[in-house]
Amino acid sequence: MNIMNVDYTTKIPNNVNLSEDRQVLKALEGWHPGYMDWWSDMGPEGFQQSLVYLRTAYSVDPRGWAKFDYVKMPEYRWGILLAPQEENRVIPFGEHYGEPAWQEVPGEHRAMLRRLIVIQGDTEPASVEQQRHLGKTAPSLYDLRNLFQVNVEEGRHLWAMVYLLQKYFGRDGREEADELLRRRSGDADSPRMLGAFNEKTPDWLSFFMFTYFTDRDGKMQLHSLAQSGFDPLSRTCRFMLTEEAHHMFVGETGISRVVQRTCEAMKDAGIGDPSDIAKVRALGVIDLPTIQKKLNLHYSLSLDLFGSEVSTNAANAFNAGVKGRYRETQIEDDHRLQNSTYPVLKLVNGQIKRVDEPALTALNMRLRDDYTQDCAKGMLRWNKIISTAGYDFKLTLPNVAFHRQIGEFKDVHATPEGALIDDANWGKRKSGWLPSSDDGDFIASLMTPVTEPGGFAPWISPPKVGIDNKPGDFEYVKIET
Ligand code: BYC
Repeated sequence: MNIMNVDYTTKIPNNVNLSEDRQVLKALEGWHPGYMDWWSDMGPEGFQQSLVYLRTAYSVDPRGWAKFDYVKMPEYRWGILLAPQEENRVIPFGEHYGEPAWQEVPGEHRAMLRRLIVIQGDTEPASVEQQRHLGKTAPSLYDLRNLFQVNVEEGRHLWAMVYLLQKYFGRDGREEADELLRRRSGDADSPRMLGAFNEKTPDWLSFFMFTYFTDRDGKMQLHSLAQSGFDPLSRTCRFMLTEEAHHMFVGETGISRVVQRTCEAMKDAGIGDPSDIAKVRALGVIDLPTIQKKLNLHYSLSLDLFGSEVSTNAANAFNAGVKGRYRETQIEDDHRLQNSTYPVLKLVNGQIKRVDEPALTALNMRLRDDYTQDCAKGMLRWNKIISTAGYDFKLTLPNVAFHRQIGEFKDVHATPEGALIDDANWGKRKSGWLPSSDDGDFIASLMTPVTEPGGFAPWISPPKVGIDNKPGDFEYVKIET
């Protein structure tokens, strides 16, 4: 079997030779009906009989791996795809640095590996649950299709983690796989594991922010897990990253298009001050200060996903060779970090200060720093659109101490600029920094669906190019079938 190509003859498409791995194939087939029930209960609401122009992976060759066609979502071929095995791959960091990568789970790291795989797996269906209502208010068929593409691929990422659990973790792996279908985003009794995945995604601006900021946490975490000494996890994450790029593209271009439309509308109406919220809103577009508030919310929720700045969990996972750093193999150091330090932002005597901490325990902070740098690229693009339109307004990332629920700053309040303030002050000012219910109501009032091919809601610009180079009036979703 050619590892590059995906075998579609088994019920579960795969490039891991499942047809000769009967036990795992049986376990996956046994899990399949529960997954389909979950998809029908918690996947996109409506549109299950619509034909959607989706890409499906037929190969894991980065030069050409997807083909596009119309498919009804429940008939999407969710499969198990691993990047090809690298010959003689060694563990690139930690105590086992330089030893051959593991093809089986090492007994002493079993619990830690399972925990990370379960957490990763848990986020995938969670995001689908969070986005399930959005189809009803899509601003175009193009956007509707992108939402569904993201949703089916997050579903596939769940399959990817379930494969690892079922193949490598025996009975407790199978139990964890079942639990992944049982928890629900936002459920009081059985919530998803990480904070941001229990929040609502109430409107399309939130969806774009989520795919920009929260999927980007996914990117950083997947990069770190792609370094893992446990080779099947590394290979799984490497291929997931190929798909993930499109999700962040949806976020980045989505926000660009909202900003673009707002600027055009302000210009056409002769509005000089982008902070004149009432005037801008009267044009039926989302004002820039409200976009900034949504950005503040989603960025700060996503920062929480990196865990505490100083973490023994992170140090243990690194030492064990289980979870590495972003682009570990390109970093020039000893890859063991026994004697080095890393500057960590901490609260010292009521002030935010940089303090050197052992680099091993500071790994979450380091990854978060890499993430912040990656996030900043979007600001440059969006601010270019604003300045080109002639407006003096800049979207910015808030300070990392702002609106935090995990880590060093969880017990204090800070302004987006990073000044610490007391509870009363926070209470008075927070609606200027985070979306208020009025902001939510206004955005919700714009969310009326547009379903004719080539049409776009008036609060968002059309994209520059179509998916798979399709023309502007392409019918990405055939709603009536
Ligand atoms: N919410 O030492 P600590 C994605 C818990 S997104 C709730 O501070 P650690 C995607 C933590 O579990 C990427 N609990 O942190 C994006 C621990 O609990 P226990 C998902 C939290 O462990 C969009 C305790 O606090 N993948 O793929 O070093 C769409 C102390 O933990 C949170 C991963 O995250 C939180 N935010 O790091 C679809 C990779 N943060 O064990 C998909 C796997 C921490 O003491 N996960 N806690 O009960 C990890 O690498 C780590 O578990 C974390 C936390 C980075 C999440």
